[in-house]
Amino acid sequence: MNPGTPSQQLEPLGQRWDIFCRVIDNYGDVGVCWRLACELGARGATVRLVIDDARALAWMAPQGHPRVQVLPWPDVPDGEPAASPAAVVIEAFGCDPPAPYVHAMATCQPGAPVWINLEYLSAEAYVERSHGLPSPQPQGLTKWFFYPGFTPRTGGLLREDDLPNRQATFDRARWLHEHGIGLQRGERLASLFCYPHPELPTLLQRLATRPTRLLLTPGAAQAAAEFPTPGLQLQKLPWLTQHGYDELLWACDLNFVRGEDSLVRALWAARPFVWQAYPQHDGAHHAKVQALLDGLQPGAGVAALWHWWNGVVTGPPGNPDLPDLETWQRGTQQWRQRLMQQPTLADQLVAFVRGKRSQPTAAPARI
Ligand code: TRH
Repeated sequence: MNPGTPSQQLEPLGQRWDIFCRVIDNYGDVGVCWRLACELGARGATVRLVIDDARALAWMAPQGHPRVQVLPWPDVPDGEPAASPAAVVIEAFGCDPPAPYVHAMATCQPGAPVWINLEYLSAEAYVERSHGLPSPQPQGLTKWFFYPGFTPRTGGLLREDDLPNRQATFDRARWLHEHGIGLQRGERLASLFCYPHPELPTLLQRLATRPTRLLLTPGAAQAAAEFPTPGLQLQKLPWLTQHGYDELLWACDLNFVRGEDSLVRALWAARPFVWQAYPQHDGAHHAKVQALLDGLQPGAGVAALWHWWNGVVTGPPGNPDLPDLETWQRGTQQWRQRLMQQPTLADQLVAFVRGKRSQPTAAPARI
């Protein structure tokens, strides 16, 4: 498939795909699975999202999707959906579909479904090495590793076909009005979505070097309200829908994002942003941050800010000023342009699954 081929031109999938998701922590698991489900639905699939905690969908996607059904994680061994596996089974982040379902996959006639393990997003080198590898399973099944990523040898990034149009027609003034945000002349607008952070007061001081209004997403970011900082206007936001969160990113001059899905949204938004990787006690997230910086190659000032916000370097930041936003913005637009050349994750996944259909393993795939 050519890069950028609109999904509408794909032959409609017309099959059922099941996505299994266990929510470990936060909102990335459900956020990614919901986006993927919608993208597959947009390509003609009928999708069942089987999830153990769907509560966040109430604010993330209250509108639902006509081709996506959300089901509770099956706790009845022989109940739905175990009884009837789909043509394609996606296990998100190694969550292990229930044993009765896997057993039903192995005994499917005329052949087993294509079984995909959708992995976490990372720019690290192992992603290109591991993308598309098979993992033989008991009962003659094969599970295929599918890695999202930033380079052509990975599974790509989730992106809706209508995103450029939504973005191009976005009316910032109207959005500000609708959200009751009265910006002063010359005031900078920033957003904050973060994990609990010991350096939050220092960040606020750095932002306050110029008049700034900081919009706080629910959760850890709203701790900022406990540190009134001269020069900084703080405004709490409610949870927005996924579309609404995109609009927040587009409206702001600078965004602080966290986790995987918001990182991708910040890349598409192409506004200056700082990414906070999910912090791990062993510091494994430092390698993730560095790998992404190596790929994106922003200037030294931006890299230093990312390092500091991710605890790669500790102690007081050398330069209290933020990097120049205009230069930074040009850089983010180049990243976006480059990443837009790649086929989307959903298109790549569809092509990958079709390839597996024509290369049957022990149990031939049936889609
Ligand atoms: O919530 P997260 O921190 O999730 C993380 C990551 O998935 C990480 O990889 C994982 O290891 C960790 O959890 C346990 O960040 P993420 O991935 O950006 O997911 C947030 C989702 O919430 C995303 O889909 C955007 C959405 N969102 C909204 O829809 N509205 C909002 O107002 C906000 C702030 C976010």
